[in-house]
Amino acid sequence: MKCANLAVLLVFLQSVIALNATSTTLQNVPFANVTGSLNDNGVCQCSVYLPDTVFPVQKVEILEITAQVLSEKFERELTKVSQYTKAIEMYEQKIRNLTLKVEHMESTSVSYTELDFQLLKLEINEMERLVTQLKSTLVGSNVIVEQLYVEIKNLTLMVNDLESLDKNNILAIHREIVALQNRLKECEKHRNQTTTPSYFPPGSCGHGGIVNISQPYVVQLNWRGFSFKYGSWGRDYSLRTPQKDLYWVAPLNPDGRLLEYYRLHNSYDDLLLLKNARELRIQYGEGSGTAVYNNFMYYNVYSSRDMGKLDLNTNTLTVRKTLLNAAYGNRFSYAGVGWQDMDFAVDESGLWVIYSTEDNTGNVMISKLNETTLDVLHTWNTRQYKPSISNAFIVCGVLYATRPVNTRKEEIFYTYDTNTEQEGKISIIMDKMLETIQSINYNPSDQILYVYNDGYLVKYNLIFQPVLH
Ligand SMILES: *[C@@H]1O[C@H](CO)[C@@H](O)[C@H](O)[C@H]1NC(C)=O
Ligand SMILES: *[C@@H]1O[C@H](CO)[C@@H](O)[C@H](O)[C@H]1NC(C)=O
Ligand SMILES: *[C@@H]1O[C@H](CO)[C@@H](O)[C@H](O)[C@H]1NC(C)=O
Ligand SMILES: *[C@@H]1O[C@H](CO)[C@@H](O)[C@H](O)[C@H]1NC(C)=O
Ligand SMILES: *[C@@H]1O[C@H](CO)[C@@H](O)[C@H](O)[C@H]1NC(C)=O
Ligand SMILES: CC(=O)N[C@H]1CO[C@H](CO)[C@@H](O)[C@@H]1O
Ligand SMILES: CC(=O)N[C@H]1CO[C@H](CO)[C@@H](O)[C@@H]1O
Repeated sequence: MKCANLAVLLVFLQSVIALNATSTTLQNVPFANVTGSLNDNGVCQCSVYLPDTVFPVQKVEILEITAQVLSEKFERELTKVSQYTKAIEMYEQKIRNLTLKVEHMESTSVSYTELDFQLLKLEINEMERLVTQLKSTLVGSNVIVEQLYVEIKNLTLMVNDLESLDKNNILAIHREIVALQNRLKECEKHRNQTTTPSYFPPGSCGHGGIVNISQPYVVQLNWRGFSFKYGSWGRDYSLRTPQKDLYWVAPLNPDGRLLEYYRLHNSYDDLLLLKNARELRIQYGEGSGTAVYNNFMYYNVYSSRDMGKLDLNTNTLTVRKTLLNAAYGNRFSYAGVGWQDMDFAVDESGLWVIYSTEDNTGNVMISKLNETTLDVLHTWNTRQYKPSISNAFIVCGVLYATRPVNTRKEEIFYTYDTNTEQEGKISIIMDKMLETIQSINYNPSDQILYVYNDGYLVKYNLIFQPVLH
């Protein structure tokens, strides 16, 4: 645009010069009228009579110089523009090539490796950098560059999307393997320096509570896929057969409310390989507060203050009981997680429910349940507001509550000991893969937390401290 203006100016100047040249030509006529004569020495003399109007020689010279300078400038700009155009054409070509690559990766589900993604990302970043530079050097707006910028941004989004859609979870697992290898090395290095943590046999409560937590271990994406961000999972716990392997996965429907389908696997390997699953349907549960204890699934019956007890052998509801005065229908759910007014928990001593009532002004209440009848055996009122915590679980009769620190860290910050009726403040940081922890289920036989993290099934080992005297 600037160049176009320049061109117009140039043309204008040229015409002005031409105009003034014409007028000079007209004024030139009197020059022809010269009278010549020979003097005494035979030298030829002639006098020229200039007309009254002074010829603007200097002005013309200045004009000519200005025109020259402008013309050079114009040429320079013109070359710049053609250079930019070439660069832009090259980038366009590159974008087309990259888009083809991405589309190819999208259409074929061949196992693309992490390297592909990293390379793609590098290339895209490089292009983004160049186009940003281009934008700043070109004064004023340029539609082509703007367009390029948008396309590159689009590409980045596409690649990120693709990466997160990776159904086989290869990337996450690969990273986990690398992380594990590194940790192994670290362990090896520090093996002789650190004291081994105290060992407490599974199911035992002879410890002084949680003192630390392991790094998260990503097991897999839930079987229904990335868009099933809400749900819960865990491993059945039974006092009689503590070594029994029964894994359950219960992603909620994408509305984050309806519990409809769940899967059972009879071994950890089957779970990992998504093999030999029993897929079953409930009509309906609500929220991701589900727990499994002794081959029964416990959940909040849809749109009610009722607790449901489902026989996993037959997929039938065997008990349905109202939890007196319990708030429901997303009244006092957890922070960042909807529809979890009722959160069932299992610990060494059996089944619990964590909820809230209007009378208790939304604070956390803990009730011990008779798992046969779902009768409330005892209730504890805490002074912790339920919607301000992100989740909770119970270990050895002690409730642990979490809250988010940022998108990658969660903190176990609050405890309520039902044995002593004391509340406490602690700070144990849990690293997390994604932003929101939808549910936490504790299994006493392996002392592991089973966490549903934005669609991913994640595990954490708990580390206990010796009893403090
Ligand atoms: C785009 O791909 C074509 C064919 O694969 C190749 O010839 C060309 O060099 C590539 N262009 C760029 C800018 O990478
Ligand atoms: C960016 O992506 C969206 C959706 O994928 C598409 O509708 C839009 O046309 C794209 N824009 C450009 C400039 O490629
Ligand atoms: C650790 O200690 C044992 C003996 O207690 C020793 O044999 C071993 O070499 C040590 N390992 C390292 C990595 O220092
Ligand atoms: C807690 O565990 C993490 C991860 O295993 C570790 O890095 C950290 O040092 C531990 N903290 C304490 C106080 O033991
Ligand atoms: C639970 O209820 C059943 C059936 O009424 C009863 O036999 C059992 O003793 C109760 N358990 C506890 C711990 O109260
Ligand atoms: C635009 C311009 O400079 N025009 C000049 C042409 O020449 C006459 C006199 O010869 C000037 O008066 C004009 O200014
Ligand atoms: C051709 C022409 O214009 N000739 C003129 C030259 O000047 C004398 C007087 O200075 C005129 O008389 C001529 O007509």
